[in-house]
Amino acid sequence: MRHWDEFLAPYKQAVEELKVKLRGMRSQFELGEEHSPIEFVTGRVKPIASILDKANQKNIPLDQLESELQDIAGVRMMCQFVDDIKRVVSILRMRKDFRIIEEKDYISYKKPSGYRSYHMVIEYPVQTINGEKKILAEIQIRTLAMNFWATIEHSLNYKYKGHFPKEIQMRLKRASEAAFRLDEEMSLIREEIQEAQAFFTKKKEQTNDHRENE
Ligand code: 0O2
Ligand code: 0O2
Repeated sequence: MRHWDEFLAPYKQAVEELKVKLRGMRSQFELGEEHSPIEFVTGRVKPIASILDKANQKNIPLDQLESELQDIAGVRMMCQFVDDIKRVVSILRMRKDFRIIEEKDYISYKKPSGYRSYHMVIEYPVQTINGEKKILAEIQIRTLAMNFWATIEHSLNYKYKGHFPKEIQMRLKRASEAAFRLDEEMSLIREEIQEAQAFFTKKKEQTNDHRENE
């Protein structure tokens, strides 16, 4: 157990740091009074049981977890619109605090399950009391609709362990297509939505200013 705590410590630190840094991007957009392409950011360290399961499935020896398992540290960035994902990806590509190792575009090429998301595997330097340690982390960038589908499918996966009955598999595929159409529809009225959101934010600010002056 002590060994796992030591092994996971830099991953925990990386997730905490990345959450702060990537949430900071959102605040910067808000400061500039610009629509933020980022809705919210979450993160987690993969639980030990899931690490062991995945290593087992993929035949990864335990002494090669560091180099072979890319998502022990995982951060997720949720966007309102599909076009926001491209914007986030190009901003991430400019950052100097990590190195992008691999990009996987499951949006242009969705997975057979119906899964859509943009993945980036990065090498992230963690500063420790023993010096710098570079770890791998995975950033998943997706729309709210993609996230809704993936979250539901993931929880069903717990129940069926990937072996969905035909009926459920078909419904999940249809739900994935519906989520895709939802993203398309939202993109078509994107400007309308953004204008309404900007108007609402301004009004809220004015109300707050008014209260402070009272
Ligand atoms: P489950 O259901 O087994 O997945 P905060 O206090 O807001 O900084 P908190 O509460 O520590 O953050 O966690 P956060 O950031 O809200 O995210 C936790 C949940 O989001 C986890 O649920 C994960 O499901 C999911 N999650 C977030 N980011 C990722 C990611 O990059 N990869 C994966 N695979 N999952 C992610 P649980 O609690 O682990 O439960
Ligand atoms: P978790 O932490 O429970 O989410 P492989 O499993 O070999 O296809 P690989 O090479 O590790 O995957 O990387 P991939 O497919 O780029 O990314 C794996 C992660 O993407 C998964 O983590 C999920 O978070 C997400 N993902 C990939 N495919 C699907 C899918 O069909 N449905 C859902 N809901 N999520 C998916 P894990 O390991 O499943 O763990």
